[in-house]
Amino acid sequence: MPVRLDASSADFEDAFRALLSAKREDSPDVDAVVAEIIADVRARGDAALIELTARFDRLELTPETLRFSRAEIDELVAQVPDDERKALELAALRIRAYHEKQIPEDANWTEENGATLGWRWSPVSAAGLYVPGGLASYPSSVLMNALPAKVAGVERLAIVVPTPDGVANPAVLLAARIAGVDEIYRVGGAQAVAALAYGTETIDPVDKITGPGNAFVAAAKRRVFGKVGIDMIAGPSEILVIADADNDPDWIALDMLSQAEHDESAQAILITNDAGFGQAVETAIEKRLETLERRAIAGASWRDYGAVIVVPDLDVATQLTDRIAPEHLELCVADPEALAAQITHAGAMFLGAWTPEAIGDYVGGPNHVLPTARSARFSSGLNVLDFLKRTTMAKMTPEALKAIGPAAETLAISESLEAHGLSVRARLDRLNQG
Ligand code: HSO
Ligand code: ZN
Repeated sequence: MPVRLDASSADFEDAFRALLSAKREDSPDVDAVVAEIIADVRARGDAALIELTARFDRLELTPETLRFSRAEIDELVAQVPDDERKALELAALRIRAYHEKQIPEDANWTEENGATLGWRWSPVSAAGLYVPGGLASYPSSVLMNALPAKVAGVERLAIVVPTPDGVANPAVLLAARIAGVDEIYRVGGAQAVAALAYGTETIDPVDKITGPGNAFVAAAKRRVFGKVGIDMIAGPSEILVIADADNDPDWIALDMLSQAEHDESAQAILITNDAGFGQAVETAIEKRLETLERRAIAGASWRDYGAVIVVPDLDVATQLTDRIAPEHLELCVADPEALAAQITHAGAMFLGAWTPEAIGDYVGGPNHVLPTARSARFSSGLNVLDFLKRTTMAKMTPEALKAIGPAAETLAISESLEAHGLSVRARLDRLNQG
């Protein structure tokens, strides 16, 4: 049964803390296996990749067939129904436009003493995108990962996607094509992450790896971090809905189920200031769970991790929300902007009853790769900055060096770094001679 909490009851704080600390992910310890796989790919390159793909995906590859050919992509892409193609194109248009607004400005200014300071943004040269196979092989996620990289100006984008038994998802390939990516390899798992990080004879290494994956992929990303950049380790999906009684309980039920259906470990929470409405949403969820295609997954998520929290007023709701720091936050209240202004920690906010979270998953424009497991306290969803880095710039003039150089020399001497100090002193002496 989902947890029912009443913020006015005496034992609320303990129960709420228990909800916050509930461990949802049982991440199997696969690190030792992953370490071996990475070492193998580093040592043997394509040969290891081919052998592991045969073992895990039952697919015999050669160095020539590791990568999808243009003709193969053409053939698969042609299988996608027209309405799906159009929907993906609309999504791409909107996601691209949204992310273009994130492009940051370079900065450059000159101080009175003549020193010029600033910074300049530049994209990583190459990014690798992991796309899962099987149940969670989402074309929308291809767009969400590839488009920010493209907007950032990343020159080379490579996709790895496992194709168990050789079966590829045509919509994933279409999404890649729409995003402008044609370097796609039929490999997955830790071996694919290792190939992207270290390179093989066929796959050139990249600088940054993004995209979701199973426990093996997550462990591999952790391990290659430092050699390359990674985005984040995404956990199971979450949604928190704050709703007053002026809502259709069935709409709210569906919004909550939309994330519950992702994963048995997903979490859907309702906070409401009306106990009767909370009950109505619960009833609506139960009813929907009778027929929903993914009722086994959504039902398990709701039963094990679902919660309804009744609060005396919406101010309490905002405080609790900041403590939960949900991945997705829906504000189905009369004045969602006012409520949003009181909340800091959420990956993505959806304001008002006409904004189901699913809009954000597909076509809203904002990214759907978002911080989970309360990491919205300190991190953001995937964005253009994830594919950029900032180089700082400084230029001194003789006057500027005269003004601030002596302090540098003093600090160098105090840190016993003689050459540091002398590099400044040599210049200052020249200036004093002249
Ligand atoms: N809600 C998921 C992303 C997704 N939904 C993909 C549908 N497809 C994680 O935020
Ligand atoms: Zn979703």
